Amino acid sequence: MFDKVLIANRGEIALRIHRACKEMGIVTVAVHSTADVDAMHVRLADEAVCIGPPSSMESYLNIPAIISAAEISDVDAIHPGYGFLSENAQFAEIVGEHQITFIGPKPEHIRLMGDKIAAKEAVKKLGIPIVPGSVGAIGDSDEAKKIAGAIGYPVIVKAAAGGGGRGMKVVAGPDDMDDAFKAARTEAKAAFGNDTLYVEKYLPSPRHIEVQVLADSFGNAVHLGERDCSLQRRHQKILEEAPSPVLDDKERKRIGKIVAKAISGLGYLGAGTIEFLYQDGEFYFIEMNTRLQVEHPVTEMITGIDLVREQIRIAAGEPLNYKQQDITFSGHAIECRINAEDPLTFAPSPGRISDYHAPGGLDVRVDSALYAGYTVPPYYDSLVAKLIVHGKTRNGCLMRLRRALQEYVIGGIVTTIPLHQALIENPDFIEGKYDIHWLEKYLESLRG
Ligand code: MV4
Repeated sequence: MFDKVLIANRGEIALRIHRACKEMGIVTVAVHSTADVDAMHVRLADEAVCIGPPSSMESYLNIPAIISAAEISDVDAIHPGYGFLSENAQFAEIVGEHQITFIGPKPEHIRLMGDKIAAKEAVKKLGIPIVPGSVGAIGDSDEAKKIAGAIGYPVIVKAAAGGGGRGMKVVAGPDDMDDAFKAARTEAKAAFGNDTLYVEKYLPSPRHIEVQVLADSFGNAVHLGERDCSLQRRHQKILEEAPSPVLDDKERKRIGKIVAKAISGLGYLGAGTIEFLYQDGEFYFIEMNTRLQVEHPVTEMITGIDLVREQIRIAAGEPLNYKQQDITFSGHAIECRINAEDPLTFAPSPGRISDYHAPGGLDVRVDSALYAGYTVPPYYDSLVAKLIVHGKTRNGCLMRLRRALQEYVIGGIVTTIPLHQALIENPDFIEGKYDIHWLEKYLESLRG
């Protein structure tokens, strides 16, 4: 096992990783920008190294600075968290070249899943159902029209280097293809420096359901059930839950088995998430995330498995100490992402936290790096807290979530807490009747 780990991240996830390390007897090293000297992750870590100015490009994304910090502090491993360098294959490679363990998958798998076309082809071969569409890249608009004609409109043009919805265009019929193709190409080039495109059948009203997996270096792979992440605004998740309100045990077992077998076949290492669109009882693979995800706590709440601890154990060469049949799902969990943003306009709201009181009690978890007197800097992602609540039933979970949101005091800035309070009173939400477009329409109705 590692003696010392560098945490290449900030905010709540840096704290989350620190906590797992301490519980395993591992010494932690925080890295931080000059804007984060007073941050909680810096205060709690055993050691801290300043790696650059506020700009992420010059600090949390600065590979030479992070490697230097790892060398001078003599760490055994680096945990990248989510975002920043977590899915940068080159970073994972460089870490390895310095005789430091990257706590995450092999660089080849990070690279493979970063190319959405190659990822689709690879998982299809391993038995995972995919969205019907082009086999490989599309050369021009005429080729796109041929394929669209064969699979039927509407179709969606996507960027091979994509993710996060950029470089994506829905095409209703052949007359719209030329413009959509050109627009997608331009957007993809600007966003990713890669204008490779592919075409898929467009699913009009699916849910976003993702399956968590863990795989060790001995070929063992398990799935930890699904999370329903359909409630998104501009491709940002707002609230996630596990299990999905629309899956039964049989469906869960069916997709879980397919996914775990594929992951084992791939020789994958560590934690990963397979994202699906789910419509009319069918799963369609869209992407695989090769990192720990923001919403991992809902899975932890229903399985009792510490995902960060497992990531660290796997990276240190230890085996999973349970089989699929040992994993059981208990009750229901919901996570509310609390952002330093206006709950109606989503305008960022950084600033000083004047008062702070986090909710507590049975089955209530708060993952946050906030404290009274802390100033939320304007330079980074606006996520400031995750409130995760567990209950025996979905309704029990909702009752507890209601009271926990009511207890939460974050003074001095505005947050999205009021949005969550309104959302969980909505009849469609209460009944679990929502797809990937539902939240945008709901927000539209709030604005009136
Ligand atoms: C789709 C789709 C409909 N049909 N693919 C958006 C981000 C990217 N990861 C995949 N996305 C979508 N792919 C097909 N074939 C609709 C979306 C989509 C979406 C997916 C998940 C969650 C929210 C979304 C919001 C808009 C569009």
